[in-house]
Amino acid sequence: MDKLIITVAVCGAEVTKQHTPYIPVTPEEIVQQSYEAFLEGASIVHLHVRDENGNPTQNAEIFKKVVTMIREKCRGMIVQVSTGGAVWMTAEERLQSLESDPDMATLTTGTVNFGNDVFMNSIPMIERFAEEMKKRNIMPEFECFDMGHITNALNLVKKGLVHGHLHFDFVMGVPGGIAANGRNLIAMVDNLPAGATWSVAGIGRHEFPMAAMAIAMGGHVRVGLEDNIYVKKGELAKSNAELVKKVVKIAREIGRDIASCQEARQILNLKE
Ligand code: KMH
Ligand code: ZN
Repeated sequence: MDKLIITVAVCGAEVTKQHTPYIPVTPEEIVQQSYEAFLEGASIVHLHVRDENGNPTQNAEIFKKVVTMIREKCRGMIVQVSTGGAVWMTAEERLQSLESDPDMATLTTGTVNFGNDVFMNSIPMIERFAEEMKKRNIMPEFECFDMGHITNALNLVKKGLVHGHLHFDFVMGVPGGIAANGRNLIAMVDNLPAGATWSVAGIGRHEFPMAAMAIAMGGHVRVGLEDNIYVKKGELAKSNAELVKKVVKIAREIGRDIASCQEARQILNLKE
């Protein structure tokens, strides 16, 4: 079994200081929490950024600033920017994060209900995002919020819009998306082509149960305040690092080693 790649999703677009005072929103806070998570064993940082009011933005300059700071402070960490942004953003707005020259970027391969909102990803949009990533030599991570999103991702490969190693992230437990449970996880994994790698991002209270399943099954794990703000029932996590630390503990208890950044790059076939 490969060593475990841990992705930390540090702030996302939805969680505010009203939800938890520990959510990082300034570039300095985002970088500091990424660094602490890196020290605990996270090898990928999944990045969103916020404007000066703490609101989500895909502003290229803010992304460039944060990516540069993370590269300086967290040697070798894989930087993955979001092209998901927030539900109200246009495709053009969402694509701006790619200007920060990341190692990876998320590519959500289908539309999904997102609570009371709709996270829009039409087929033409998905293809445009894939083309843009290909042009810039940025590796996509397919974000699959539902089963059909796997089919849509594989269609990009068939059309020649994506090539090389394929890496999927199953986002499970979003209200409106696929439910977070073992049966659904097995079905999703069963739909992947040979050689593909995958991780799970369990939303809310599903974060750690889904992480434990992924660890045991040979998948990889995403945790972070973007997905879940509690370290256990009723207790807010005081940082992203605390969530990463808990995953590392679960992995160690069942004998799965943690991938360094360099090892994660090898598993994903990403350049150093
Ligand atoms: N904020 C969500 C609407 C991604 O980062 O690619 C989309 C999201 C997925 O977070
Ligand atoms: Zn995200």
